[in-house]
Amino acid sequence: MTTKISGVSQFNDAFATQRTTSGIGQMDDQNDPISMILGLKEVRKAAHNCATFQSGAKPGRIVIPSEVAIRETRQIPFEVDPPEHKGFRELLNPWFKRPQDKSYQIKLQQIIDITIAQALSADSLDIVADFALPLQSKALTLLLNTPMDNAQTWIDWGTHVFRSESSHLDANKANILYDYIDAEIDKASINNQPCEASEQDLYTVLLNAEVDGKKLTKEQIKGVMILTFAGGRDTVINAITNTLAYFSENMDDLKRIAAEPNINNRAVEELIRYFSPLTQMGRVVTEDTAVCEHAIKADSRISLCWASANRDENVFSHPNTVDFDRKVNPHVSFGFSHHNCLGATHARQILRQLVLTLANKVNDIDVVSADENIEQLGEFSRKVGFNRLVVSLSAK
Ligand code: EMZ
Repeated sequence: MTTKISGVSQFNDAFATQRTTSGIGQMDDQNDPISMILGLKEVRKAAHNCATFQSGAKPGRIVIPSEVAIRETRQIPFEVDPPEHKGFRELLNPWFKRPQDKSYQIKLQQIIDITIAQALSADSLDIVADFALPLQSKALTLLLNTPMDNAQTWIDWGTHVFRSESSHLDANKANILYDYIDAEIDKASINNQPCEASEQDLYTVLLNAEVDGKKLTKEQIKGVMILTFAGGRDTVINAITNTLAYFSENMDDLKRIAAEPNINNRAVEELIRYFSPLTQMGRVVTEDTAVCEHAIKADSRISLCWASANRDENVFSHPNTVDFDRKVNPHVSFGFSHHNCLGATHARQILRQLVLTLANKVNDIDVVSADENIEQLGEFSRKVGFNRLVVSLSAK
């Protein structure tokens, strides 16, 4: 007998009480406490103020949980502050905007079509391991412009490159990624011959690039590549899985997208606001300061809590409802200001094409079993996605 699982589409706001009372939450991470900024206006203000709230501290420290113990390479441009940040961003922006090209979208559509066809042909499947992870990894070959068969290696790494089932910070796992990237950079530098722009991969582009008149060092190239592999992995997997979970209990919304495809982009933005696939991002405070009348000491950490800001009742009416008709949606799921997500164009394109294709091809999504991924952040418990979401899909 199967029991009907319910509630998988619910993502509660873990921060409401604290946001509306003090505006600040507290958590500890590896004995390095964090003051979490919870309101949208304050989050944006702090994100903008990169002199007081810096990203370029010790590599790994702005990530929560901190990766200081397992990473020495600085991720670029994510862990670089202005003014150095600017040149890297200018170099990378055009490359990371390629998902706007029709030719990119055609290739992405083939990946999405195959992924959905395989899901429809299975009796049931785990959306995390057998749908979202392969889709994310195959789509990443487009972002890197590398051969599609690379994806299998990346799929074998699992959903997070720094975390495993047994450990929040897994040094052995991290080393697999570092060694892989080192070897790929070496290979690209040996094969580095002039070729058509459309044939270049990201390694080659970086090997030949200059920022502020200087070639990038191998360590800098590695920093960009680690970010590209790690940054858009669990976040994209969460966004895809949560989208399937949402429609499993809101089929009428998917049917509406099939009937009114022009609402699709707005629907995707609203889902991304509601899920907030990345809960928060840290900054290191450079001088004694105060946020929401709360004193914060130099060299301590704050976080910009995107998930809380996205439910701020001062900005979003009925913040806990998914509303595809929401007209103004200044969500911060992709961050805000200088460090807004470099991979956002790619992530959005995956979700837009995925949702539209689900709307056209899928009749129903039944959840067979679910294991929610709950983050424990001090006093807050937040559902960010699923460890496993087994569903059965039926075709239209
Ligand atoms: C870092 C981070 C970037 C970090 C936007 O987020 O994503 C995390 O998943 C990684 O562990 O290293 O890349």
